[in-house]
Amino acid sequence: MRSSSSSTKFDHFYRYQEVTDFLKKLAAKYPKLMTLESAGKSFEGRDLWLVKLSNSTSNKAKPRIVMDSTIHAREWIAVMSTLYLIHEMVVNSEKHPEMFAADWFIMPLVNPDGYEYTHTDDRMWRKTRSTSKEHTCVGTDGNRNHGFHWDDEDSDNEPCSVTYMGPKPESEPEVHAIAKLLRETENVKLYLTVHSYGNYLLYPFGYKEDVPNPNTKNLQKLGERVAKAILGKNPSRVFKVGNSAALLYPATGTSDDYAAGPAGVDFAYTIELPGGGEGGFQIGPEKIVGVGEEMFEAYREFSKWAGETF
Ligand code: 0X9
Ligand code: ZN
Repeated sequence: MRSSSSSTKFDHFYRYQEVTDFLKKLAAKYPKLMTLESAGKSFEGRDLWLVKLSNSTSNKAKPRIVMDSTIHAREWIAVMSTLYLIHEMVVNSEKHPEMFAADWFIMPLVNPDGYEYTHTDDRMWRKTRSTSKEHTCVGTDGNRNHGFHWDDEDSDNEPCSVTYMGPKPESEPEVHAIAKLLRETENVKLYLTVHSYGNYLLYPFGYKEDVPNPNTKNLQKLGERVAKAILGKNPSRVFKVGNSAALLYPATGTSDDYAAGPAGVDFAYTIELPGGGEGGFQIGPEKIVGVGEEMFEAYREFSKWAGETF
């Protein structure tokens, strides 16, 4: 028997409405552990859900982990594995005391407009769905729209491009919601942004190559510890750990850099989940539980670490 309750099936990719119903139901059932609020509206007016997970009964401060997933619409495994995390934490909370060493602030589906569009029109859509009077192309890359090195020399200012930076920093309400959460939350020990694909744990700075980061050694060490925890669950799942520009490619206006830069969060990672299917983004629904379980061990390790060092 799986540890998930029998009524929850992680056997398909949920649409926005299903995600909403799922979160509302869980929050209603586990009010002592989970609260659900809207952190704003998407361009098309959908609620940007923010889940807070905590077992604190006192005001004693705990380290906080801020997390988001699916800023890139086509990265479907990201939202599902984050829903798996939320579900497992509340339904089996007594089995996972380490998970509550920190308080979690999670936006599981931060680009709902783009995500819906990948279900209805174009499976490979990446950007938001914002429009402008200035041009006919739709959408901004939410991971190029943050206000840190937003308009560097190699930033992409072509509105029709898949990595378009947008008309101004935080022009996208989805990006503004993440940045605001990072700015306004105190004691943020760790920021995680969940993407796919490639099996990477990437850390800042990544706006260009070879930017010195005084925290590199610690970021590498924690990343390796987490990669080992994933291996413990699945010996064939090898995550690479390293600087995002060095291991992947440089990119400007990203959320991990924004967290580590202006928001002052010392530990920030972009997680690139396992891929599959045609082109890597189309991992099958039968993989959701496996990836969910593996990543749960990663999140457990992050949480334990946050508790140890706070
Ligand atoms: O390009 C991105 O935004 C991320 N990869 S993805 O395939 N999911 O689109 C990686 C961003 C990592 N951060 C930096 N390279 N700065
Ligand atoms: Zn992505």
